[in-house]
Amino acid sequence: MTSSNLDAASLVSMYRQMRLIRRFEERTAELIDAGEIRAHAHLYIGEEAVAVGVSAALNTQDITTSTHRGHGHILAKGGDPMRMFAELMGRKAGYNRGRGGSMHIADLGLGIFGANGIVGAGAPMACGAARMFKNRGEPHVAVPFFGDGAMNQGVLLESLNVAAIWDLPVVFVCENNQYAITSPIAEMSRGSLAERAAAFGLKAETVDGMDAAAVFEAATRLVDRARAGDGASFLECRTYRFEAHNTALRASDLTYRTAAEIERWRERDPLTVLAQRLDAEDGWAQGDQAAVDAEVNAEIEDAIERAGESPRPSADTALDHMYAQTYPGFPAGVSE
Ligand SMILES: Cc1ncc(C[n+]2csc(CCOP(=O)(O)OP(=O)(O)O)c2C)c(N)n1
Ligand SMILES: [Mg+2]
Repeated sequence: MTSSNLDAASLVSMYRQMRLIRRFEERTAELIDAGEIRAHAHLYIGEEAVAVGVSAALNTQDITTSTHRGHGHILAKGGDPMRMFAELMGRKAGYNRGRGGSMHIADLGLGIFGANGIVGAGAPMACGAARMFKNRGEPHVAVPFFGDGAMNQGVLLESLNVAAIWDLPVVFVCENNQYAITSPIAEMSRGSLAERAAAFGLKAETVDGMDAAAVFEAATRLVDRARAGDGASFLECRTYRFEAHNTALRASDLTYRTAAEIERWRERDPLTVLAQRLDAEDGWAQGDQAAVDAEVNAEIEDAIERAGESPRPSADTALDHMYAQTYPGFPAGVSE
């Protein structure tokens, strides 16, 4: 038995999802260095427990919006690693046919309303989706992920307000990794982020964002509440990115934070925290962790191989797909 509401199988499944994200990101960095991905990426390494803990509380009809650091959110909600690698590698099999890259990946069928390079911009999108759920009387929930830096974006504060006054089924998930690029939170925000959300009239909680089980339990409470019609809430997840802001800034990572600080947080690596919980509670048998890791590594290598087999779009199609031919609000066949 485990000490939480989660059974061992669910904990193992969350471990597997976190391992998948970790491996996806490690290989992404390697493919960038090898020139197979000709762009930079914002890696999510260290923050996996947030995406996985929250997404485990959601189903396909619930929607998420994401950020510039979006790979973890997309994979946690069921995104296809092959189509993600293909997108990063500029291949036709990619989510955006290889034309969008890391910050434009979306999968509407899975309720993934997309990564987003505009800081804070996912929050009003989530409020719009939530308004639709409410108008239709559907029991679904919208979850925008965003960082501590986004908490000073006007549009995010407007979203907190509109979600509060309309009692929208939104769970705002703030990934407080303590930095916005190189700016430490102490220089950018005063007071507590959760208290700021509470002042808008939202139910607000803070959770250890390195512990996937704790994130899952908090998210479940808030999602259930939203589903039941009890309105919007805010979950601040205390976390840390182990890597530089993005792969282009790796060389300057230690100019604004110390190696010792990174090391302290690495001791609470979310994969280790969950593995230790499974060890302590006899949640898995000897060798299970190594077996899951090997399975995930094979899945990722297979995804990379299949992505690499897909061709690059030809140059003479560069202007294709620039404009929508039909507006989704119009009946089929009507273009405006
Ligand atoms: C509207 C807008 N302003 C500024 C930027 C530049 N920018 C990209 S990431 C980032 C920092 C975001 O910090 P945070 O929200 O804490 O997310 P983190 O990178 O820590 O995950 C900024 C300012 C942007 N992309 N969009
Ligand atoms: Mg941040």
